[in-house]
Amino acid sequence: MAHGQGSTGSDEKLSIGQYLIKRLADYGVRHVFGLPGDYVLTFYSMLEHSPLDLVNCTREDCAGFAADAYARVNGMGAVCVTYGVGGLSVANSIAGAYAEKSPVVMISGAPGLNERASDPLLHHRVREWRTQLEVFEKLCAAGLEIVDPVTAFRDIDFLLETAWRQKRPVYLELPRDLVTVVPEQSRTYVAPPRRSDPEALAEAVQEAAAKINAARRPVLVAGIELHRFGLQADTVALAEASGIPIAATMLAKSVVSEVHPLYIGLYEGAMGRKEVTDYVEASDCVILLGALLTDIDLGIFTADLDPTRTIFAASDDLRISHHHFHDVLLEDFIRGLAAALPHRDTCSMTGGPVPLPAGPTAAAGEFRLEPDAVITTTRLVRRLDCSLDDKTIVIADVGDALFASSELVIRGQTEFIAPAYYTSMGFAVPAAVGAKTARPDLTVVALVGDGAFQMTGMELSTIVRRGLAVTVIVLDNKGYGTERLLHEGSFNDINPWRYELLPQVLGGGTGYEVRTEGEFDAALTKALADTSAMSLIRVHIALDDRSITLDRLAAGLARRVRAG
Ligand SMILES: Cc1ncc(C[n+]2csc(CCOP(=O)(O)OP(=O)(O)O)c2C)c(N)n1
Ligand SMILES: [Mg+2]
Repeated sequence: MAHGQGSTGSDEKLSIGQYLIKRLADYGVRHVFGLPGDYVLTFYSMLEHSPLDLVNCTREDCAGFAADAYARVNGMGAVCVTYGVGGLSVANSIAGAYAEKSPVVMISGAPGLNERASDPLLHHRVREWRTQLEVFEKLCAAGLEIVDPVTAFRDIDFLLETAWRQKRPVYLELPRDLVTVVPEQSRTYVAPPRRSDPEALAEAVQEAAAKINAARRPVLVAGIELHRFGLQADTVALAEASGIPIAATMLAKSVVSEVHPLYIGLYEGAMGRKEVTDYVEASDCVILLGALLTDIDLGIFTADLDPTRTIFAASDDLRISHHHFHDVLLEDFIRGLAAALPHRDTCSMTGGPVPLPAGPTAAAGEFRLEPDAVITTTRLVRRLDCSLDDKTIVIADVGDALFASSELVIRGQTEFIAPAYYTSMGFAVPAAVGAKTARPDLTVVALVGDGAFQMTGMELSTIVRRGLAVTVIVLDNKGYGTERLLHEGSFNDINPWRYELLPQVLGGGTGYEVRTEGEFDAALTKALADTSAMSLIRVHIALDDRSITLDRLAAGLARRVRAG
């Protein structure tokens, strides 16, 4: 059955809970992350006896991060929790999924409709029965409470299709006395067709092609929606058909393989490599595809793009200079452009005052290990880079882990996951649970600061429990290094932990403590070779050390402050 189609005759015997499970499976969801509670136990029991695998996490916010990463890797994810205490704990994770366009289905149990008759103060209740729903209505593309068996199937269909189409989270509240109810009659939902207005499409493609053809030095900038809508191959086809070089934003890092000959690197304003920033900003036609123009992606707004030289195409907007087009799907626009543009020799477009930047591998140069040298963040990333292949997923947490990873060269397509816009600390370890669950065949490496690790690192417990062989690298600079850079204060210090001993506490995996390049090299080699259990590498980092990217950002911000 196609995603967008709702219930069929044979579904009429299913209960509401069974129907939800079936529809999740239709969308490719095979795992549900969460933590039980009495308002959701009936549904949990149903899940346990279904083809879906329940992944019990240590906290609901972690389950939300895991479901988010799972959705990014798998196409759709689900988290299921109890009412109030569970639901409200997931709010931050769902907010991140909304901001970064990750299709997570958030399912919350709730008091039964029959229990609410005399308006009792049942446990976990906050203000009104609808309070939690109202919170999630603000954080999701759509939110509904199942209240009527007749419309329940239609509501489920609508929510799932909305998550799928908009690549945003949705919220579904399931009162506990409706889970096993088999509707006597059910409504169906048929999603309206998604298609471009042919005339608007033709005109947009024509106008964009004319602008690109008239440009001497066009450049493509790939954004995150290309990943979410599965348009990576179409984008590469467009670059190859036209010969136009391509950069990517930080949030979209690795959407295009970073070793593709037309790939020039990340465009991230003053935070990025100067050659790439200069090249993009000197271009007379910047074609932004599926980009969210966030401050991080634009190097904390140090980027300098002239709208009259810009084509901005996204899932909900198409602007060519100051002309706005409606009803043009991103995929049709990309494919249309690929067909309309003549092939030009890349070299002929890249002359002029700013030369074509070398790809990131060539720019980084050869890496030679200095075994006795004290390890730094940048050198750690260079060493990690040597171990990446197209079977590795790298997850970066917020802090210098994120900035430093922009220096990695990701070989495959979309093997890099980070909360690079919403930037909620504590994402990486739970996200490793989600990513490895979605793709057990891939190697998963999580890079996380010590501060972020102290927030959600205990989710390693789930990693141990499920026998997930992931590698977690803790960058231990004894506190909030990124914040030290902004504002020094004792509030940036944290209690030092013996991170390397955690495997003993958690009952599985191997811990390493390293200070030099040689020690890191040895630990990483062993960790990546260990496919039986998780590895945790604690890396001592000097207090004043920071990655090249963070250094560039600090210098760029300082220049901006000086310029007033
Ligand atoms: C949930 C959350 N709380 C607070 C912040 C603000 N914040 C941004 S970076 C940072 C410090 C990160 O410390 P750590 O994880 O050790 O990484 P480092 O900066 O040392 O590399 C903080 C507190 C945040 N981004 N997210
Ligand atoms: Mg730190």
